[in-house]
Amino acid sequence: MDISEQIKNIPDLSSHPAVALETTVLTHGMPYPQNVECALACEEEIRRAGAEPYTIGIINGQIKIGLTKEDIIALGQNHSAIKVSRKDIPYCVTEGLTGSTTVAATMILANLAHIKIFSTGGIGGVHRGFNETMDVSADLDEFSRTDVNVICAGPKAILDIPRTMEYLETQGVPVIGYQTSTLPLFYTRTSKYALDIHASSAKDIAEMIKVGDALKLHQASLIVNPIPEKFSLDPTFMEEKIEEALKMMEKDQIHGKRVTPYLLDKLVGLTQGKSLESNIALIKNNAYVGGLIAKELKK
Ligand code: PSU
Ligand code: MN
Repeated sequence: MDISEQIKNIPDLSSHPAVALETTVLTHGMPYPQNVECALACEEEIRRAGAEPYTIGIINGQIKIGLTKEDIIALGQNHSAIKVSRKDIPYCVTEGLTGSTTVAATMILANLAHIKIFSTGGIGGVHRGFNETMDVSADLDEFSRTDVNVICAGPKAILDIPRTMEYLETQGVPVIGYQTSTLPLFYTRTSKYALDIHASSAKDIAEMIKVGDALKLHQASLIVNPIPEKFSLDPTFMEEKIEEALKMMEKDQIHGKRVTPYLLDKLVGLTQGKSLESNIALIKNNAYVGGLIAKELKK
């Protein structure tokens, strides 16, 4: 199907309480079968909150807003699926390839369907060693370009947190703490980084999004939702493992789009699966909160 035909077939979900879900975490962020279980559980969480899930990906060059259960199961076992960020979308579509979408690419495709809310686990950011590598995720620029609001558990501690926050500040992206006054750091609930903006309810977040829309800001806000207490990991323990993973990465000379998947994979091994268990818990929690916000937005 040519691209204009594909775009014509994209549904208009502007009147739905829709929540987008990404697929790079499915193919490059978690091992099978936990990845598939987690993806399906996230859809359930969104429904439980009273909203509608739409998992996004590209199957044989076809943009799909709302993968079926069968699509998710197949994609979760497809080791040749390519990681698709903003720059990779035209290539993936033109060559008829199967690709999983990152936060940036999922925002772009969700926007075509007028989906306003997108739940994920962790976002890309400014990497440690930026002064040498200039590695900044394309996710960060997408927030100022594309009007889809993203719920995550904060930037992962594999990143350079202060530089990631400065970058978002420069781009004018509101980072909204959901029931928290400090920045959650993915595996841990709190941090030393204070947030300027917080919200105590999904309703308050929906109101801020409505104000941004009325003012035609045409950009995302980033909602940071702390990991449930029970699954929060010790930051000193994680820091040790992250430093180990970074050393392995340097030795293996990993660059570009392989960096994030490499680190995520090494961390699962280095923490004996502990990081995976936490990862699943926080993603599901974000899906539920995303559902609550999507529902409020359509009231
Ligand atoms: N951070 C995580 N888990 C993930 C990712 C990031 O904790 O699965 C994925 C997301 O899909 C994100 C992408 O959009 O990695 C960022 O990749 P990069 O740093 O190459 O832009
Ligand atoms: Mn990068």
